[in-house]
Amino acid sequence: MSTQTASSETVTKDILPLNGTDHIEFYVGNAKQAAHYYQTAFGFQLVAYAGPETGVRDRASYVLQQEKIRLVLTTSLDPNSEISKHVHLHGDGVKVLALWVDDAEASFRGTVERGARPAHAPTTLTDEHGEVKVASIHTYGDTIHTFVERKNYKGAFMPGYVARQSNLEIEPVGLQYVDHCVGNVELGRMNEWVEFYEKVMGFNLLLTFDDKDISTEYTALMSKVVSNGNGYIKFPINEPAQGKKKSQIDEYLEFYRGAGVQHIAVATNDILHTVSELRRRGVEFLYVPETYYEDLIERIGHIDEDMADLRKLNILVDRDDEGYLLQIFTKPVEDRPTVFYEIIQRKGAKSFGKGNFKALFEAIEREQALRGNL
Ligand code: TYF
Ligand code: FE
Repeated sequence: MSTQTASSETVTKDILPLNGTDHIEFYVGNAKQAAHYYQTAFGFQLVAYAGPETGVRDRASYVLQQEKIRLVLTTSLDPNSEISKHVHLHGDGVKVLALWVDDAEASFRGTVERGARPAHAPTTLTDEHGEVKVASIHTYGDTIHTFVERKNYKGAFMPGYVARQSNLEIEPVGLQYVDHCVGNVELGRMNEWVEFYEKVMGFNLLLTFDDKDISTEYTALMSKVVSNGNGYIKFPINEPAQGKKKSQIDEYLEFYRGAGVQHIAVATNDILHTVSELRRRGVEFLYVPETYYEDLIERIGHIDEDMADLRKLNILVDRDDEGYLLQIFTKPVEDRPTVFYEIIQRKGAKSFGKGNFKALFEAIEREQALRGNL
């Protein structure tokens, strides 16, 4: 059973006001090449850079942007750094889910008082373009949340970075904003992390998916979605559940060597255009069989899109009380079966595509089997 908690019943003072996702930072083995991939395949623009040429001796970071989505790709130049250790253990993965706040110091102090483990104490960064304050706390695995306060900062990204464009001439693909970021945590620890987001971060439980909603023959997982006061930040948390064989969540935990970010869902206003462009540029998507489309109209009712286009692009559709959504999932974007992307277009629906779970998880399981992990 999935349950929906009406947020109007739980209106209280927002103990941690968040304006949105500020950026997502990956620690990677080769940031220069990863930056090229996000530009050529995903349509991001290079906007800023930090590295030896800008006085940063131990690392290189590339900041990529598409509308409101900002990704930072960081690699280490020092084999013994915390970044190198992270990449050695986890492979390329998400280190920072950065949250845009009006008061980084208060966000840090409040969350630490309520039980967060501090990662980086509040720091003020300044350059000729203004001032940015940052402070970080730990969340699941080695992942951290950085609170970013950028009152009237006018620079390309943050002090320490310089504005930088690339010579690639790349059209964006229509990605607009981060819709949600999903974490995989160890067996039995989902509720602990849901409680962290409720008590420490002031989030509300939005949805619960139990194993009856989402167990196929092999995959069994549990998922709870928490969201912040204004609903701009949504974090589903998955944990593996006992299935017949290895859960997709177990496969992730095994290869990531622990808890971490599983997928980042990015929104578009035109999924047909976005997905055709991503496919043309070589992004690989999970395959859902033709049979998925046979009873789709009966299940979904009328939609604006042409069914033949959806079928051709292998886009999934689901409906809830408020409307419908279109979504598709990439294959993992590393050699390890870890982080992947979801492309989502919401047409009223605020849910996560529960009606697609079976087809989606069976598609994931076919990939798991090809990897010898089922
Ligand atoms: O974010 C969600 O809930 C959907 C569905 O391992 C989903 O995108 C849930 C679990 C999972 C993959 C996708
Ligand atoms: Fe999702």
